[in-house]
Amino acid sequence: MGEYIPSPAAWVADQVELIESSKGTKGTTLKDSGMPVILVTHRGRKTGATRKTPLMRAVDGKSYILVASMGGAPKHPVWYHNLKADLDVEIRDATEVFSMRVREISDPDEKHRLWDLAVAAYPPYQDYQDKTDRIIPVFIAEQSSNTFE
Ligand code: F42
Repeated sequence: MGEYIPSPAAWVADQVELIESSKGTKGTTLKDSGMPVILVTHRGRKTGATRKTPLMRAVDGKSYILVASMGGAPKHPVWYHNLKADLDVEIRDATEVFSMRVREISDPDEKHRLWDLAVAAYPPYQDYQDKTDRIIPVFIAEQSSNTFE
């Protein structure tokens, strides 16, 4: 992947920096709430640059549920489009790092099941869906290999 370009949102870039510099021993919760956060490293679809996006930690067994909520904003986050263009990601979950492949969920039953798991892990996702007209996309990230640090 290309050179890392940090998020223009300072609070996001700062959280990424804390997680990466501590190898996942710090910064892996959402400010104030204490709820767990994972870090998704992926490729920018236009620049080819390495992009790093913190998301809430929601799991289905060994797979991760990635919810493109962006706080219920009217448009999908840019990372959604990056993942559609390149399915290979790296996921840091605290001190563990996994190579994974993502798949957007289109089957209604599967979406429903994974959405319920995601909302159980992070209840505000439901508020975000309720306040936006778009259907919030969900990916599942499944493991292709893993390394432990
Ligand atoms: N966002 C979520 O959607 N879901 C979550 O569960 C979530 C949890 C979370 C927890 C902690 C935290 O710190 C942040 C959290 N966020 C969560 C916010 C998330 O990390 C993202 O910041 C947010 O979803 C917005 O994603 P975004 O990809 O739209 O980011 C914007 C701000 C951004 O970085 N824009 C870049 C820019 O320079 O404007 C573009 C980066 C990019 O990928 N560019 C592409 C490229 O090629 O490099 C071009 C892509 C194109 O099509 O233009």
